[in-house]
Amino acid sequence: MIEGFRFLPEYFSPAQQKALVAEILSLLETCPLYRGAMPRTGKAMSVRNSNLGPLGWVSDIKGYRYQPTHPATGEPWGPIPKAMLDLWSDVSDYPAPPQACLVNWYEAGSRLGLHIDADETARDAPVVSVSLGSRALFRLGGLERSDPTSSMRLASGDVVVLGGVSRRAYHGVDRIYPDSSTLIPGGGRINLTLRRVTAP
Ligand code: MD3
Ligand code: FE
Repeated sequence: MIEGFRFLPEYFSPAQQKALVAEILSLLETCPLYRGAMPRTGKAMSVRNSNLGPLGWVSDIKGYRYQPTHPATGEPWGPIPKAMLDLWSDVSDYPAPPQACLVNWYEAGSRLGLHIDADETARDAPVVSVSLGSRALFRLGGLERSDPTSSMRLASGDVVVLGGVSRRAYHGVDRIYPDSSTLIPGGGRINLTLRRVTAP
């Protein structure tokens, strides 16, 4: 496996997962999910997003960027849940807190094409991911799009830490297994990613 990749299965207990989902659903009431668009083409994204924290990742026809306010409401993003800040302290050795918690919401047919995360200037900071709800088929490759990939299932409560070389690797989500969890109403999947955007 690529250097810097850590898989922490069942990091969160079922009770912790329930509490985290309840907190996210409550925060999404004032910080709603929206459907971003692909830069240049403006084609709708398959996954809906929101963010928590001082900065949030947004995608529209103009490009990808981090910004302090919600693109639809114009309001600041909500706070990053304490359980997520504690997770960052536990699994990252980075000397500053995360600035963004990207909320990705997948429905039964949602996909996320192979991509790299390159919109952060703090390139030395890891990305920390939490999966909640339905299982996903996750694909991780290498530094070039043409590099071989390997696939794994991410289940509710699993944490993935992308540090080192893996932080710059191509990755994506090929499919959701819709009836594989009852955690989220309607059988969806939430992926939370903690990111440091700027160097401290
Ligand atoms: C590997 N999210 O938000 S999480 C993303 O399941 C993203 O929603 C996927 O890719 C999801 O950008 C995958 C695991 C993950 C997150 C960030 C990474 C893997 C990564 C950054 C670099 C390399
Ligand atoms: Fe990504």
